[in-house]
Amino acid sequence: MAMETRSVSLTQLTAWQALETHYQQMQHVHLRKLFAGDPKRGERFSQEAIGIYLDYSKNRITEETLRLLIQLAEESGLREHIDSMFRGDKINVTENRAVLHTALRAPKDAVINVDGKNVVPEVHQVLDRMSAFADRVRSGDWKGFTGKRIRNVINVGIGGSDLGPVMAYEALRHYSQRDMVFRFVSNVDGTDFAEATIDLDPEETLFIISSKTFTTLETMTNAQTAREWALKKLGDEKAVAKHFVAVSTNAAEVSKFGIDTANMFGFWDWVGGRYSMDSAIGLSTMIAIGPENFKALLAGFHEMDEHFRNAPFEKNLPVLMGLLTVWYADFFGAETVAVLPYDQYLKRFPAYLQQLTMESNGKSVTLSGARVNYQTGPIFWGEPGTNGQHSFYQLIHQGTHLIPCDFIGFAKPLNPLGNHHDLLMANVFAQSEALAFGKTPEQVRAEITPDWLVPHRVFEGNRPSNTLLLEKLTPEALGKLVALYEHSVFTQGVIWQINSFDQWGVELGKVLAKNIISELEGKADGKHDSSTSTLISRYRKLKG
Ligand code: G6Q
Repeated sequence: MAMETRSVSLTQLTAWQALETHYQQMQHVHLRKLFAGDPKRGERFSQEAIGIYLDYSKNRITEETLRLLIQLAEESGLREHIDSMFRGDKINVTENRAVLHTALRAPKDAVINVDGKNVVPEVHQVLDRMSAFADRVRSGDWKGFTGKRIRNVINVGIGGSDLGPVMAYEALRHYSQRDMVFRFVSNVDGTDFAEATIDLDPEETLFIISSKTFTTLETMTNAQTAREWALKKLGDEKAVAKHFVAVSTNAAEVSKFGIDTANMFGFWDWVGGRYSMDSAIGLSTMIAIGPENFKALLAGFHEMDEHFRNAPFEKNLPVLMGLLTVWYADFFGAETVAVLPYDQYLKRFPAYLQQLTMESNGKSVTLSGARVNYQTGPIFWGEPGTNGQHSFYQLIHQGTHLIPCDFIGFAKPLNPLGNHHDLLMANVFAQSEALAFGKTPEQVRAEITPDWLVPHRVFEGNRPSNTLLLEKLTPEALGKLVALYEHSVFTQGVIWQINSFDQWGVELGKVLAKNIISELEGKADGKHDSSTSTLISRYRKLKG
């Protein structure tokens, strides 16, 4: 049974109204004052759990803010919603589906029922098949059609079937099999495929066609092109079985494409695309880092799941982070959140989070279909540090927008080189300190600055941030981090009373493009507005 949707609107909740009043007092309170008034603030507003240290003391909050935010979570029924998700209730009401990415990392002996059937044995069955296959490819036992060893693996997929695998491969490259090449093709722009294959030999190349539906235009087009590219050299249809495997929920379409369903790795409709990197969609990740490391990744996810499920809200990392996001989005009017990992391996982490957060919480009606009268999911963006410091940090420090930041750092580098790591980490700490405390006119003047220059060199400060500090970027740590954001997104969605698990905006794009293709090819004439019609006819003329 899906959870009952609440009849009381968010803005009528006691805690919400108390937060509105509380915000009036808080909006002008400076972090300088909060720190000066409490020498232990750094410890008081930090939390360590399962190897992640979250310092959230540089947020514009007091004990009272926290108390009210937690009350808001309670009045919103967060506890019941968490239980409901983990239990397998059909909380994705618009698609009538359970939301069970947490079952993908549940231990073998767990029991999670969907429509009266325990799904955990199937999850482990697929994982075992993936492991056996990954081992064969990694060891060279799985050979291409001409008997050559597979050296290149190309994942073809888009959105949730691409962003997770790309991010995880980059993040865990340190643990990857270095004599193999891993590439990712997502865009329907032919350049993506052309560049990914330009220097590869089809005899040594394995394509993983990753598509939950196996009908997505971009992926099917790229898969078809991959087939032609491979067969051009390999010559024989039978080669497909050696060079193509599929990850999908749609066996019928997979075999229609010509892939033997024996080489198909399944998952289920209760796994959303953006929550699928730890399902069979992670096959490329598993081939890259090996089944043992993949297991560690899953264990990390699971540890965070347990923490989210069991820890009291005031000690619960995803709950705290989710509530802080609500605090800034709805009371301070912050429109974005910057995610700033100080680790080069996490260079695709912000892009991954963009989908996770924005596809999930980019909604403007509640579960019961009413238009919201408050802000929902903010815009997530970011770049790895320190590169961002030499570009957009200027706006975060001195611009007119309030941009809460998440800094992410690790104590131990994976590539220790001289003093690089200390330099890197010195920047994390210096940035969050400067954002919080700024520089007063008095401080600027003391640096012998002429009066006219003072306002330009003043930093207001009072710019909030979280700092996440972990020991080392391991597969386990990555699993924890991803699950942390997954559950933070869930927390926000519950407060906002929205469905974080559908994506009608994505579905719209899939239909619209299909309608126009036949017009571009001159096979049909459609009815459009004057702008779209002119663009279509111009395009047709220009392309000849
Ligand atoms: C994710 C979305 C979307 C999806 C892609 C690819 O949550 O649903 O990004 O992952 O559109 O879909 P397929 O895996 O079905 O090709």
